[in-house]
Amino acid sequence: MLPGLKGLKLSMHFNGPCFITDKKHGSLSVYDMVFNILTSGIKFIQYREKEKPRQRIYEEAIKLRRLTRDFNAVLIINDYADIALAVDADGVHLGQEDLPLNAAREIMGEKIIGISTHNLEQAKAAEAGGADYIGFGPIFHTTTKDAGKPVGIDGLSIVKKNVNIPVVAIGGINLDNIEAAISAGADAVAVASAICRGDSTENAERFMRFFGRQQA
Ligand code: TZP
Ligand code: MG
Repeated sequence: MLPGLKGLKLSMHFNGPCFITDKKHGSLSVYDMVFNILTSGIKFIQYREKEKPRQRIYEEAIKLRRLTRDFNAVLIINDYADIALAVDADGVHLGQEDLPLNAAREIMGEKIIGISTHNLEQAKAAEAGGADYIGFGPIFHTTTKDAGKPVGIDGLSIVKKNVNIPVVAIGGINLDNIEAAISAGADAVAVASAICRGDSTENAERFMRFFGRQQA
């Protein structure tokens, strides 16, 4: 269920993969990478940067905000509610060890808050705490981060049956296994390496073609 205006915005932008930036893949700057991804039609960008100083992250986020606006795309900032607010991003994505959801809601107001979850208990807590969506995973093995044991398609199905906010499947999603994640009920998928690695534009277009087929 996707209630309200924010829900409408999310469901519109979930009509394709949620792209998560990862500097480990590819030689492009994050700006150029995101530009390429947006030209493919992807409308949901999560800027995730784990290594740069925060001032640099802020400066890049400002540029990504302008760029995503030009493409009418959602911009979510990973980890940093303050930077999300400072650049007027659409929201923030927080992990289990980041700013607690209730504190984030205090400062984010009506903006989107997504929470990373790895089991049913965390998923239910995020819903009860007022998250707008949850990321759930890793569904499959991922090399992008040390994300722990995969929860698998079965884990995803269980969460989908027990929470009503949108569930974004994450972790090791590629064009060979995306169908399984969607069939298990994922409202969206978040993808880093399967888009970043190699020709990112071509990869992004392939994902968009998958979603085009879904609608047909
Ligand atoms: N959280 C759980 S898995 C993951 C994050 C940020 C990485 C997803 O990247 P990939 O490359 O699509 O597996
Ligand atoms: Mg985090």
